[in-house]
Amino acid sequence: MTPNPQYHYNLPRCVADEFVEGNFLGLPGKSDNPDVVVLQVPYELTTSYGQGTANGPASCVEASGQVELFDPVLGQDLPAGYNIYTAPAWDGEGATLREQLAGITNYLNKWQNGSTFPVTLGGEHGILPAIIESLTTHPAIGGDYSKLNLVQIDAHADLRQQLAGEKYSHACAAARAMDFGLKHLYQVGVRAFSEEEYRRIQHDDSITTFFAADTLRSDAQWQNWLDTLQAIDGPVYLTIDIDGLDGTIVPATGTPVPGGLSFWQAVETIEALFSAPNAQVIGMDVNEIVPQQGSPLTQFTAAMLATKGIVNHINNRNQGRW
Ligand SMILES: [Mn+2]
Repeated sequence: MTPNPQYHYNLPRCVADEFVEGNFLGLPGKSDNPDVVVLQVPYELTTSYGQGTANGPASCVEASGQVELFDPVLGQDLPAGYNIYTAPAWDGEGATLREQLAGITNYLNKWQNGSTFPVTLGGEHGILPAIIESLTTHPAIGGDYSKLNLVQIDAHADLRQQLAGEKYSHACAAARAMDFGLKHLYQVGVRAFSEEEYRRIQHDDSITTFFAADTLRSDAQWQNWLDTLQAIDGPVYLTIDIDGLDGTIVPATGTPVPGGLSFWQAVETIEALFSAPNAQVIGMDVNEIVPQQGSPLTQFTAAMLATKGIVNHINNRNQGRW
């Protein structure tokens, strides 16, 4: 990617130790059994409206150079004694959509070992089924997907059976994930969906959706969402479609939508999930990132949310959880 001077940072945030360009947060992690691995999947094949998700992961890594390493949850600077490694990006190879998805699964799978926390930056949301498939060997799953919960922040339900004849469209990401026989899907921020999706949400007992229209107009409904997260039992994967946040703070995503979550509601969601007493968050992604021109707000927001996930994972590790 050719750096655009309008959003290219010439001066990374001041850090005490060495700043490694091209690494998330500029941290000099090591590839040998890292505690956290940041993975980049610059995949774009089916995006229906906006363009540019293929450059999203790199722009997010670049923007992460401006994210503060200190977070009060940890009380100290990242990496806080942990090995946070930024892996080389997925190579994008594959002649067909199916081959590309298989390649993504293969790229992610080596990190699904239970001792490394993978944070994947996307790329369009169509990568979700490939991520779920890569979890098959994760020790917390043991190949039994009926144990796995999925939490999704998204403007869209992504529960279509197909879009324009393509069942691996990003508009079908959650439906394809549920095809693995997952235990439960929890959605929040949803405010753009079809009749087919709405009916499935109403009738499928394995899907719980908190619509943006309800949680943003009722404090009680928002608290209900947080309580629901706190009650999750077992392994859980977190997928954040950046368009779940309000379009004003992520204007460059593939499909920006008004009326979404605030930044702090996204952070509250992360904190409630990671602190759920009986849940183990085994990985997360932030996807549909598009490099915003002129202002880095979209990719910076994505970088901050990925950092919040890392911070909350490390906080759990510090407390002897997982
Ligand atoms: Mn989505």
